Amino acid sequence: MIEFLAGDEALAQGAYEAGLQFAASYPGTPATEVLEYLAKLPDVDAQWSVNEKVAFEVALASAIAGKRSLYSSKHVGLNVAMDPLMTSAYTGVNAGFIVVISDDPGIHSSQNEQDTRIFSRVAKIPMLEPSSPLECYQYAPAAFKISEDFDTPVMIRLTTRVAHTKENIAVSGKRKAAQKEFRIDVPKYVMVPRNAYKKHIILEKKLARLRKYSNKTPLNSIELNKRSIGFITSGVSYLYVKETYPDASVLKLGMPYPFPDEKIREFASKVKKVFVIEELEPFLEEELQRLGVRAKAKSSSFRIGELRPESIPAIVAGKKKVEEEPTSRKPVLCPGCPHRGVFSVLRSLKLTVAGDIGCYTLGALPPLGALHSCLCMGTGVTFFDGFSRALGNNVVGVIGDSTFVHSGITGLVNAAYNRTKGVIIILDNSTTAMTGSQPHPATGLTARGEQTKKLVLEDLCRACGADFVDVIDPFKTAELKALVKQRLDGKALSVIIARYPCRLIDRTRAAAPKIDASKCKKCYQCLAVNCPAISRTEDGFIAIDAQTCTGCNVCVNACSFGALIKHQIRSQEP
Ligand SMILES: Cc1ncc(C[n+]2csc(CCOP(=O)(O)OP(=O)(O)O)c2C)c(N)n1
Repeated sequence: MIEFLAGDEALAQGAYEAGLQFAASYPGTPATEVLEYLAKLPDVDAQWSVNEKVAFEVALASAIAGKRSLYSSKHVGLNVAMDPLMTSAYTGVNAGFIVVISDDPGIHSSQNEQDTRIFSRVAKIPMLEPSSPLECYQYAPAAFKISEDFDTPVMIRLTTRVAHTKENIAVSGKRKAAQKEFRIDVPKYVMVPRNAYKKHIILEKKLARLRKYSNKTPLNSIELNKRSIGFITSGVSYLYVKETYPDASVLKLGMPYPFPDEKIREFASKVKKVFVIEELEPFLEEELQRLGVRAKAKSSSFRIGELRPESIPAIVAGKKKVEEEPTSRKPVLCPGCPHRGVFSVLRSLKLTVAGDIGCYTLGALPPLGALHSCLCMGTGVTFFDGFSRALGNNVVGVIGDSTFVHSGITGLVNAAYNRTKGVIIILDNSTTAMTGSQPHPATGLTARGEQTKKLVLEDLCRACGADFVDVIDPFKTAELKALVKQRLDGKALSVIIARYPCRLIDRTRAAAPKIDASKCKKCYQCLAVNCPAISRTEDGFIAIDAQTCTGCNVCVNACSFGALIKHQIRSQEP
């Protein structure tokens, strides 16, 4: 059976055929599709967990209990799951457990550009790096086998180009039965100091055995061609090398950690010059240095951004990276996005806004410019806390509904416990919009789209210690503005839930506002709401594109002169 699959999907299919029984994840580009694919398959218990730490722990426990299991997330997701990851190499797994991580070189959709290959060395777990969707499909069963043979989690590291490239793959469609017995084993699974110390000794021995395996496995393969130049490479960089230097000799590392020392030495002895071609950090390069193998490395300028096939001759020539001009297309909140109402209010109140990650981070961009920090998930609450302690009353925090459930709750408990006062706004569009509209506990739907217990955010916030919890429609900007002002009195900790479904869920619309040019003072406050539907004409007046406008009226409310007149009737989009 031929299927046209992206790397993420091929990996999921390979894992499924290898007898995967449980999978847990939290959405994050470019890894989201792994769980989305699995949630559509029969006989796999697939869940969106509330965050990556929870996902990792539930999946690891399922493996320990005897079911082949999978965790997947984007690179920064593994930071959240770092605590269980670090000790999972000690406990081992029982049934196979694979940790699928997708890095985002070039930062297409992330808050940083980390190279998660390094984590495999830090956490002492083996790591595989497929180069293509076909290899994703093939490496998943290989990873389960290594995981069970060596009793260890196995990381499969992808990057955007591998995760999102599509390829025709002949899939078997057959599913292997894979179930192990669970035995209570206190020295193995109870990581108190004495047990953990012994497990560390065992782990070091295991790593030595894994290194031997890494030297033998065909996952690490030498392709001998012309001997004048030899490339050591892995992941998508392998394809770029093959495309650019088809006649060169190549050592392809499908299992870069533990590093296959002997195979490297063997390869280096067979070619005249060795080049390391890798994206981001000098992970392989440092291992070669440790071995004392002389190799030409890239300029450190290539540590930043995606590697491109065109860069490889430049690396071979010892040149520096030439920075490209960013594209002129800027991201913007969708027309009709409910977040726009909140930011237009915060902008008009000239507040300092602690922000977070989601579609709403776009509130930072001019002319809105109403979000002033964004570090990692949860900081809409914790940065609000720290900022307001240092700066006083003119601070609010904003956080999306999915992000609040992911990592905002503990920050709110902390703020209440330490008597912080001020306003946190939960931008509740009833979905995880940024990563493609996945459900989360406050939507009342599971990964399969089935009804489940719905987390009631207002009750939760009260239980966390908020003095006031208000729910408001963010398109009612005048009321929202009055409420924010009222709650910013320095006397209480307030949560305002700005609730209106994402534009991708609520497709109703009204006609575009009418423009009364005689009243327009050309102050351009309407343009400051940064809507793609509204623009300035050559003669300095305002035009609204009726096709793009959804009739949300945020621009109408921003006009102090009555020059924009709203339409009331809402209808369903065709
Ligand atoms: C640790 C971590 N996990 C996942 C992501 C990917 N991600 C960024 S924001 C976000 C949630 C966005 O949903 P929400 O907070 O509801 O805001 P919305 O996009 O709907 O406005 C996700 C999943 C990330 N950046 N960091």
